[in-house]
Amino acid sequence: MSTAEERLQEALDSFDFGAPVVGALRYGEGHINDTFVVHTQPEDCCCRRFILQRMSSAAFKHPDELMENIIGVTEYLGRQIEKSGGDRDREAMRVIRPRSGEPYFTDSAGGAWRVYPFVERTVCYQAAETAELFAASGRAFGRFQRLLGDYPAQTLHETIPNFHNTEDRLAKLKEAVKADPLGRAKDCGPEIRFVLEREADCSVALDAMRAGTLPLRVTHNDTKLNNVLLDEKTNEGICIIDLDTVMPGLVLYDFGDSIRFGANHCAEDETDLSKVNLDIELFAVYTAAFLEGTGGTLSNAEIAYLPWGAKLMTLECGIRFLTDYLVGDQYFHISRERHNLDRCRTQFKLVSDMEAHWSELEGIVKQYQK
Ligand code: ADP
Ligand code: GN1
Ligand code: MG
Repeated sequence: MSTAEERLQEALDSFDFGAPVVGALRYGEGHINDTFVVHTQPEDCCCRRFILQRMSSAAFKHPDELMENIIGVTEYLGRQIEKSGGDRDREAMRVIRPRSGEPYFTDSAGGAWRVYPFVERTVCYQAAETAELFAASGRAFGRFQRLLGDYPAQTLHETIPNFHNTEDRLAKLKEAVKADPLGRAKDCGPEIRFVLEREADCSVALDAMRAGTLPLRVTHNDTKLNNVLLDEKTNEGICIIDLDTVMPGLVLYDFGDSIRFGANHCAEDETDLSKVNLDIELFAVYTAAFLEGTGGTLSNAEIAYLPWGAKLMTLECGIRFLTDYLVGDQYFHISRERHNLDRCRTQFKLVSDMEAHWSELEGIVKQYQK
């Protein structure tokens, strides 16, 4: 059995980086993939960097389908950006294939690895330090949505089935509570009750979709602030990253997940819940910026459901953290005991806050209906 270092070396050897590799270090704060920054040293210029990722096998069962989606989407975005006179290499990701010509490399233990150029002169934030910065991320995610407006959605594979199917997430939580393989359910009584009291909410967006009120679009589905790179000087949104979950979805998923992560002033795993509060001003700023980015493409119904996007993405994410805690932290990377339970608690605190300010949230989005 090879060690993790040996598998990393196998992956490094399988790509042509165009110059000698001088180092590969763990990078970023993603919860899913194993990400490394690779430093190379060309003879004639300064260090050139790449992102090397081992795709999570817990999250992605079919790396071939995943990479087909990503290659399709990045090439399409590249063409759209070129057409509008943008800088293709900075504004869209590009997949670098291994020497074999395949879309990704498979190591001797079955791990699937891919490479992207590092998008230089950008910053990736873990929290919205200013409202302007949060607005920039909103414009970028809105624009991403607009650019993919005509993408042939039927060609996309569902990389994680039922990803934002909140009813299914609830069912999985119930299964985990019943099985309780590690005896952890006794520590989570209030959190489990919190979800069960909101069982009907889990169907709100899905019901609207089934009724034809909300259309399916191509969505990103994981629109955390740390999945967009901003220009290091101007702080404008440059490149949307982490395209693993680009799939057909509802626009409220993309809006809502950004609010969940960014419209507050603390980390997703903050343990002092008194610090975890929804910032309504940031909600308003993001709404304006996201809708500016989408360029008037959303219907009145889609706009009306945006507060539900915020609440459902936050509730659903809390459900997912809680489920993962109960089954033994198999999905999200953790770095301490009860990490997923701590994360679940911040999400539920934010849900309570959204409920307490519901009419304000509805008032904010209403201004944008035509
Ligand atoms: P995960 O799915 O685990 O969140 P990501 O694809 O989001 O993985 O990558 C993790 C982190 O690596 C990002 O939050 C960002 O900081 C950094 N990153 C990823 N791709 C690039 C890139 N092409 N250029 C610069 N930084 C990147
Ligand atoms: C994961 O991959 P990352 O860290 O950007 C997760 C999201 C969750 C988020 C919670 C593929 O996002 O769905 O909302 O953690 N991504 C996947 O922080 O499951
Ligand atoms: Mg990420």
